[in-house]
Amino acid sequence: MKTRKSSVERKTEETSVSIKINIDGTGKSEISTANGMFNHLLSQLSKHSLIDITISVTGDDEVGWHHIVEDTAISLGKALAETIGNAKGIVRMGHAIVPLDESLAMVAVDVGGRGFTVLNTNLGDSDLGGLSGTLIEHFLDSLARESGINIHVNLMYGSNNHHKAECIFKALAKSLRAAMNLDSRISDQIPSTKGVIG
Ligand SMILES: [Mn+2]
Repeated sequence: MKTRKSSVERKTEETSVSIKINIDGTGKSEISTANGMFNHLLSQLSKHSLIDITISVTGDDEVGWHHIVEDTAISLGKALAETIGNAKGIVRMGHAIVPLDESLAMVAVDVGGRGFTVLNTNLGDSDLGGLSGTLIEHFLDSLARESGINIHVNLMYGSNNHHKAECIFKALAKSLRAAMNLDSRISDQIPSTKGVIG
């Protein structure tokens, strides 16, 4: 089987982003974004999706991490879109329910070429290493738009923002793993009655 890999380099006046992914990996990551919490969440995404992810981001952190988080999401989304391609042979939909202590997240994805989000994250701003709840939602929204993946997030309950964010990322990871798995019975098929994804 040909492994599904891609790399994206993106330089703007605000940031410089370099990303490599391998969807058929084992969950190895090297993440360097200058924000410890963001590194932590991206590492969780890799570990539990089994997507190998290398990310190096430098740039403008004077505006509360906004550009770094946004541009990472855009580049990661583009890398995912490139590796997904025409989606031939993939399961396409996936979901997961993941707890972390007092928090529980439910995530569902459709790798269907239509980037859209419904986000009920109930995230506040404390205990997120300088990130904000709205910035994490912005990450998820930008990722969905650029990758063409429909992402629904429902934080069912929880009180600690760190736990809430982490179980959302783990549930997203598990959902992506399920959705992007190759199904040998449909290896020559695009998983849509339309015959195309998008
Ligand atoms: Mn943690």
